[in-house]
Amino acid sequence: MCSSFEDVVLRGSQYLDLHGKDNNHIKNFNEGNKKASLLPFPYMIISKKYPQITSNVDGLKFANTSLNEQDLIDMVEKEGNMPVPEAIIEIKTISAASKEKWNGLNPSYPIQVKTYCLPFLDINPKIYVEIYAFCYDQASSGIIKPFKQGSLSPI
Ligand SMILES: [Mn+2]
Repeated sequence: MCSSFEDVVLRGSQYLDLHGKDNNHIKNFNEGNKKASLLPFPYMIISKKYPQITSNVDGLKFANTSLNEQDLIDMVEKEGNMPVPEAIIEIKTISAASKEKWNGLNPSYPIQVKTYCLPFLDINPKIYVEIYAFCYDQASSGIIKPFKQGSLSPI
């Protein structure tokens, strides 16, 4: 689950274009230019194929920018319907020293997050991961990682 600060980063990241420059979310936020809905998902998902693998993600990405956190909860709890996410969101907060050391994000992050994709393959075979990082030098950036099916062996 998200720490409360990760939650702030998750909200802000809805305005960050991962193909753009660091911190482009500030301009996009001011212009009301939301890129996607990145919503907290307070449930654990279990893979049908590999029941030993569960996902507890920082957030899920939906292309529909008007979808909010309560809509998602209502869909799950009232309608018993799991909306299909486009991507899994992982939020990281990193130190300036770590950012410098790895020239960006620690390469172990995408590997760690790949296992979270497995349970979502049941509902979206094209699921991928977006990692959003807030560095304590005040810069926000991120990366997109496709998930290749079959690239992970079950634990
Ligand atoms: Mn996280």
